[in-house]
Amino acid sequence: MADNSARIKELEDELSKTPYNKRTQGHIGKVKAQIARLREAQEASGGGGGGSGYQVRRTGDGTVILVGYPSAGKSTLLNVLTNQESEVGAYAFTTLTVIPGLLEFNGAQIQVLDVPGIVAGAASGKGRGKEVLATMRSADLCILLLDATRTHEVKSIRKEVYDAGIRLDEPVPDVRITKKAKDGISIGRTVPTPELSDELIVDMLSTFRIFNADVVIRSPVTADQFIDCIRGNRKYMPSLLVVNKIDLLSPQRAEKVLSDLKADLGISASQKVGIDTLKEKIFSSLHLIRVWMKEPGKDADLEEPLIIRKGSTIRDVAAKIHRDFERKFKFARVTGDSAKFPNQRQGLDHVIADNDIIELHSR
Ligand SMILES: Nc1nc2c(ncn2[C@@H]2O[C@H](COP(=O)(O)OP(=O)(O)OP(=O)(O)O)[C@@H](O)[C@H]2O)c(=O)[nH]1
Ligand SMILES: [Mg+2]
Repeated sequence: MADNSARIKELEDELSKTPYNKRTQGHIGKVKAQIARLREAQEASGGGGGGSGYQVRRTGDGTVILVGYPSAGKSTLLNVLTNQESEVGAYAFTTLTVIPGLLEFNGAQIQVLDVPGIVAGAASGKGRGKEVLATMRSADLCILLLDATRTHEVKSIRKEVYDAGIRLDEPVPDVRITKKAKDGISIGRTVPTPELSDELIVDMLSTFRIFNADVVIRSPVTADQFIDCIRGNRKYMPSLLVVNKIDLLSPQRAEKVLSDLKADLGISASQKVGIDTLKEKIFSSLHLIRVWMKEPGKDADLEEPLIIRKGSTIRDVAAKIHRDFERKFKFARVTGDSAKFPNQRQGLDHVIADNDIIELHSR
């Protein structure tokens, strides 16, 4: 196994001592690329990162994973959110594997995963860190759960998640790197990238032994994000920062802690405070919407909505109802926010909105 840890540490120390400015940004970018390259070599030979997650079958309309230090209250929270019973203990590492539960909310079935706690060093294999971080990749949303009395832990959780190649709340960079056989590096941009000169791009690519490639940049990217694009295999997902055990703080203190952290929400899992708001936030962060199906000539079914991702089209709705509905599809009638008037006739590519009523007509 290639052990690059010492060299990586050296370069990281150098980075932390170098102030960032116009004059140093090229050098900093280069060092970051070197670190990423050393990490890649290390992972390829079996140390740190990568690894396989727990085997858990995805079910329902979306999957949420609870990530935090031991004893943050993940299992307690799983038990109040879902029908599951995961063991709760006043000591660290009570949960030793993945415990899935099902949260039913707004007609959606949301899978919630409780996993062992992670600690500093998780990404390179400490505790069950590697399995937890690998399992995270299969989730649609991550809840970073903090203990209100130990909120400093957020820094190392974020670092472990980042080191495992998971990017929380970052847009997917629109960058294409196409390797070719000769002619060097050509670079095209549709937006300015002040942190990323042509020279730095060429330097970073050569660190990864890429000497001939077409690069097209269509979104503003930083040096770190460009390295992500070279390495690939990054997982982008939304997150909620939730502070648990706020029952242990005074209301004033809780307010200050939440605003300093820019947290999404404070809760008490054991006292069941803030749980409904958390469910709402989970539902909307998964970008789920409800649509109500109506059969021609009948009233809409306002009992049970169909749950689908925001941005879905009539085609997606049809596919959810029946595998080969698309073939028989003639047109749809749509009432609601996505229609200009009630019962508007629409085709397969029409994008639907939350609470639309949809009538599908087939041949
Ligand atoms: N005061 C208070 N205690 C809580 C709250 N939620 C959980 N706890 C307590 O915190 C301890 C740890 O809770 P768990 O749910 O087992 O924590 P965990 O994050 O699953 O821990 P690991 O499985 O070890 O990673 C238990 O003693 C819980 O009773 C809360 O909202 N307030
Ligand atoms: Mg637990």
